Amino acid sequence: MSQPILVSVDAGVQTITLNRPERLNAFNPEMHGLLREALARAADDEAIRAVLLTGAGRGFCAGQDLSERDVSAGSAPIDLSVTIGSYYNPLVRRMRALPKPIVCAVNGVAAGAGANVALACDLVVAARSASFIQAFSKIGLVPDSGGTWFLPRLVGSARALGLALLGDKLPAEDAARWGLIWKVVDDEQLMDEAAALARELAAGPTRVYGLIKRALCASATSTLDAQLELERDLQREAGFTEDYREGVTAFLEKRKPHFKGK
Ligand code: LHQ
Repeated sequence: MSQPILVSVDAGVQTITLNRPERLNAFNPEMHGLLREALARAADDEAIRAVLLTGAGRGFCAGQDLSERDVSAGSAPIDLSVTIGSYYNPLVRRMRALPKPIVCAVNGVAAGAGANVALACDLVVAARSASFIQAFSKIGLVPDSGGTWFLPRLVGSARALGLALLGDKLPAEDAARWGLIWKVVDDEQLMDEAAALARELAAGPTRVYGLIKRALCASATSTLDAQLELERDLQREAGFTEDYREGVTAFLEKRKPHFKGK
């Protein structure tokens, strides 16, 4: 049987491919487990300085595998909080806390938790034919995997409510225009462009990228005063890195910096 996740590392980039194309890469427990392992390795392995997440086949990810539960009349009630608490919440937390950038190449439809896992990445590039669907309400569920947090912050509450209540398909071009994602590219250029972005980030000041993620994540819930304090503290840390010395030296010597991620 094929592996539900494919993982490879090249030029400092760990590429993770969701690989259940016959189900549009819908999540099952095995896939969650392997994704967790891959992200743990990304966190620990100094040779990995950026992650590229994508999907195999024509879809990115259709969220939870809906064929895994018996919801027929008369079946026992299901406590979905167990799945959310055991799999999706830890996944989103792990992605946001990863002190390295995650680029997401959305190669096709991203629905339900699949859409929100994409939004949990740091730079989302989508193929022109891709789309984003808050599919939850269509099956009688509430957006999860951080959707109710990401959406209003990215696109404002009017659009967030429209997306969540209606559960309609948002084409990638609209997603880019609305500010939901970083950019949209032609389908045949998706992997080249996303890989180039990931390689660029993998050659950057890795520790500082981790600090930038922390700062921007914190800003969503903090005051300007608190954020100014945090920026001061993070800049202190950044100033102690080798990459800071290298960046300034390279600027003064009018050459490109060679960051080591340290
Ligand atoms: C699928 C799925 C899928 C299984 C396509 N599962 N097979 C958290 C915790 C606990 C429980 C519940 O949920 C959550 C979080 C969530 O993610 S809830 C939201 C779950 N996802 C959805 O509701 C989306 C369901 N899928 C769709 O609406 C459509 O498949 C989309 C709009 C994504 C794509 O439509 P099409 O391009 O027309 O493709 P398709 O529907 O024909 O799908 C292709 C195949 O993939 C098909 O199988 P088949 O054997 O007929 O070829 C689908 O059954 C299968 N598939 N999504 N989530």
